[in-house]
Amino acid sequence: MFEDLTTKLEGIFKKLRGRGKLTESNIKDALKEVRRALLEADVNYKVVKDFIDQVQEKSIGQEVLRSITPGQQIIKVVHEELIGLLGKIRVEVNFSQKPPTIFMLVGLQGSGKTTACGKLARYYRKKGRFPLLVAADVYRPAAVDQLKILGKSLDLPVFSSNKNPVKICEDSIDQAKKDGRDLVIIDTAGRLHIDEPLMQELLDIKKDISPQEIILVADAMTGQDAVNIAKTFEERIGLDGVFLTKMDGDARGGAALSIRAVTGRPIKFVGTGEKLDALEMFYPDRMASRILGMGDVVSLVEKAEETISLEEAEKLERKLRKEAFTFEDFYNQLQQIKKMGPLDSILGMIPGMGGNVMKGLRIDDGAMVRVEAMINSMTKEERLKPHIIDGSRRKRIAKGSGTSVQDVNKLLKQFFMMQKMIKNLGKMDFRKFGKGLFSFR
Ligand SMILES: Nc1nc2c(ncn2[C@@H]2O[C@H](COP(=O)(O)OP(=O)(O)O)[C@@H](O)[C@H]2O)c(=O)[nH]1
Ligand SMILES: [Mg+2]
Repeated sequence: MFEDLTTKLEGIFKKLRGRGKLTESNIKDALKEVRRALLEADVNYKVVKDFIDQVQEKSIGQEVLRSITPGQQIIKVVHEELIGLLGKIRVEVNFSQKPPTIFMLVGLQGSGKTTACGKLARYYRKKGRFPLLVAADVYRPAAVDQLKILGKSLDLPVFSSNKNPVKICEDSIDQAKKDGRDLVIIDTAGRLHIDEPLMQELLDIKKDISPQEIILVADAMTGQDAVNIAKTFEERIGLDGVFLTKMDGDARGGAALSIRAVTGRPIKFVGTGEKLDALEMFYPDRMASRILGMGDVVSLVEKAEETISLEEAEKLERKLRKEAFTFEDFYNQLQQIKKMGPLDSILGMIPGMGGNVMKGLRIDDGAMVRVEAMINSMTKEERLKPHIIDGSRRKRIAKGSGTSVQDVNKLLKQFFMMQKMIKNLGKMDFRKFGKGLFSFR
């Protein structure tokens, strides 16, 4: 299923995955290739166009999570869009509150309708239902026999009679009620092509028995034809779901990708072989992962998204590293220190900062008052950009604060020491300490 498409997509994304940075033209080139791969897989061109537009819009200018590469992130976008294209979430079949539930299978001759009836009967019996198969394809005697053989192999009853299809269906429901069968699966007639009498017959049956599920059985190998057939059936009869058969072949399976987008009706089942156990429930996300052949990348990106809070922590860290420690901060620290005790004991609490490192920084209360006075004598600009404090500014500050130039020199020396330390602090891996550390600043 989708082997060709998957191989192609894998090749395209492999090229992207290696890159640390993606430019707009990288993305565009890659998407051009994705576009071609989808078209070659027989996905409807309009569907492809919308799809690529969406992916492009979402990929370009998107902020790339740090722990993954841009290429991986694009794969995630493609994956998400693919899921959307396939219908987002699985749509379950409807069961009637009042038994029996009726499934009416419709579709062209050879699409795999009779086989699909057998598959569904087998599947739902395993789920605890009691199916009754109904042979309403009266135009080909062989069709009735085929269903009977299927029923026999499953050890399930098959209802048939020589009345008209509407009456057969009606009677089969009475029979089901009588026999305590809670799931009636009707194999309707097919034609080689859609024609008016067929549509009318199906509409008559629908009107008469109001099935819970009208399921179109569509042959995925027929490519775009399957899409067009689905569209017509949806418009004429109305569909509750689609059963895509022969998805085990790879030829033109891409058509399957278009059915949901073109008809708006959900794919519910996938047939992957002639045997009755070759049935899969259709899940958009699982199918998308399978098509991309890279569930690993998708889950990697999901993980990265989960840890988005970590990313935020990293942002804070970067900001911290960039941020210059200013006299404003210094002043604030001093106020804190006044409340909390000696500077060295505070810094000592930070891993790697204890011991002798801080010795020269002890400031006594008298010194503290002078430091405050000096900082108060600084202009705002000087406080924020201490490196501009040259000789004449130092003189002015000393004069204004009633201290000496030596005092100002000493303060600046201490300040620059502290600034360097704070910078080193920023280089540490803050994530190790958790968020508590940020509140320190
Ligand atoms: N490979 C493959 N063949 C299938 C699948 N479903 C049905 N077939 C085959 O398709 C042919 C037509 O199937 P049938 O159920 O008779 O189609 P109907 O005319 O619509 O009732 C048969 O040979 C089936 O074995 C499938 O999922 N995969
Ligand atoms: Mg048949």
